[in-house]
Amino acid sequence: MKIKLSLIALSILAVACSHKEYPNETIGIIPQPQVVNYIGEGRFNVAEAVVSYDTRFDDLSVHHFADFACRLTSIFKRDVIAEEGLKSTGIRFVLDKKYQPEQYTIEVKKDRLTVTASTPNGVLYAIASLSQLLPDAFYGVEEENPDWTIPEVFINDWPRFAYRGLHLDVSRHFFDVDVIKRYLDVMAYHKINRFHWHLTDDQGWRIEIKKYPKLTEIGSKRDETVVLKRFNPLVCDGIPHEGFYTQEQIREVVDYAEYLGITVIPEIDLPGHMIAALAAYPELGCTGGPYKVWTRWGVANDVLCPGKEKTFEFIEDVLDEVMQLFPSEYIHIGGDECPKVEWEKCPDCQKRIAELGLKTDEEHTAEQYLQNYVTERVQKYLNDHGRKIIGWDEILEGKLAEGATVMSWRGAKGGIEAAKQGYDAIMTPGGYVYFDYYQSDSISREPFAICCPCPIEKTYSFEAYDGIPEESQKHILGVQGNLWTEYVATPEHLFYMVLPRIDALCELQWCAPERKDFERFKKDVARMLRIYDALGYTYSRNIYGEPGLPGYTGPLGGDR
Ligand code: TNX
Repeated sequence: MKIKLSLIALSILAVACSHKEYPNETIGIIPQPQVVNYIGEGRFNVAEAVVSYDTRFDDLSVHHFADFACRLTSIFKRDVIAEEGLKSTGIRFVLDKKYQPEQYTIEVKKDRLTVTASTPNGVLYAIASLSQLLPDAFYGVEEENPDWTIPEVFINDWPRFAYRGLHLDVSRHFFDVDVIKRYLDVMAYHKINRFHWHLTDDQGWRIEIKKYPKLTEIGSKRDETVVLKRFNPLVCDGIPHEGFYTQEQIREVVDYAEYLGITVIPEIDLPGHMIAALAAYPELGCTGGPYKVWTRWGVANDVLCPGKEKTFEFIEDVLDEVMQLFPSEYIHIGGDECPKVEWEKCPDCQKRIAELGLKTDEEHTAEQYLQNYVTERVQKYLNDHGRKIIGWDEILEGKLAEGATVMSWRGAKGGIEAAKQGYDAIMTPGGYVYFDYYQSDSISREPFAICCPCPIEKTYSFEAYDGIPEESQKHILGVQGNLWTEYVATPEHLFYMVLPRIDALCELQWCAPERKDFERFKKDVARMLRIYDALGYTYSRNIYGEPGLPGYTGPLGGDR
């Protein structure tokens, strides 16, 4: 990978603590570490320290030390990094191969602060937490007399879940690479390690595929966009919307994410949510079209035609290029909201159903089993190439082959069912971690959004193991927040929807449930908000009873 010493990566975000609170208060780190013990009355002074590290660390970790030291160098205006080798005082990074991959410890004594980790992610998370022990000035917040001392404390920390995700839909509205990088930055601050990139949908195909140039020539552009939910009669804004990522830009994002310890999981949503692709290659649909990149929201009846062999050729060709671009073990293949009305009428689909001997039974239609056939075939193709699939919880309906991972979005029930049946599952329940829902109950003061209020308290209240029998809990890989962007068209609005609910999300992903405490969390969020201000991120202040996005002039909840 290309390693870049980017300024943004330097600023591994944090929360400074009000030092007067020590040692009676918990240290204000989000997500709250697993173990925090106060070990003395002294304080370590960062302003006088040098940074040294174990030379056995890998290059990537060394870059992270350098980034951190660089930031302190620019603040203190002196050279902070020590000459070769680990010193016995100051800030010291020690390698211990016995540590779990994402574990780290921070031991603060009067004259030395020792960080121990075994991997670049462990190092990153240690620096993220350490940064949160520094004053806000570390992030460029104006402060009169920043206090650079840290109390004597021992922190031992590791994540509850290995999969800690955040999703972004770039089909309904396109966001450029700079916005994606800022999104990744804010994920890294929260120790979130999976970026689920929803790259294709009815309203726009956003990834360049060399073998099918029309996917982006035609599929990445729509003529206009429906206004709010004015579907009947359809009212559109008359404004064209377009955008896609070149393969070079995709690589840039994947590299940038890797530097931040984040794996990018691409989603090619199939066989439904495919009108943008059908507009480009109408022969992949049941009727042959013509189709137009969709200008409205919802669930479309036009989907890929699994009766035709060339549909599978297309899927495999696209996935070949996707696998070239994304090293992720998992590829998300969608599977949600696929109506079967066209398949019922389509001679090719019916022929396929007959050949496969699929039959309607009490539980499912033959067409449902046809979707299972699509999933299984694509899964096998990816498995043969060393990859695994994730699909939305609809893939569980009917028959699902072993080894698939289910993403539970229609509440938690899909995940509960999947785990009980022995499939791995990722919990992304609508209502709790859907960041396209309203930030507050006062929807008439909020930017127009999907469905319902989901204030931060609601997000914070989610517990991933609820309803999961103990013996099945090992199948819960983690938790993810989702941002669908039907009504989110600008970066300001985008970050407003995610922040600070992302702070709640990361505690669901990272902390043992007994470490969660909304009152403590609320106090820590206050510091995060100061930092978001300093870094230029928009966010909701509803946690203080102040709904709404200042400066936003678009439609509000309740508008028609
Ligand atoms: C359902 S969640 C969808 C998306 C929409 C979203 C709006 C899922 C798998 N599918 O296509 O954008 O609702 O909340």
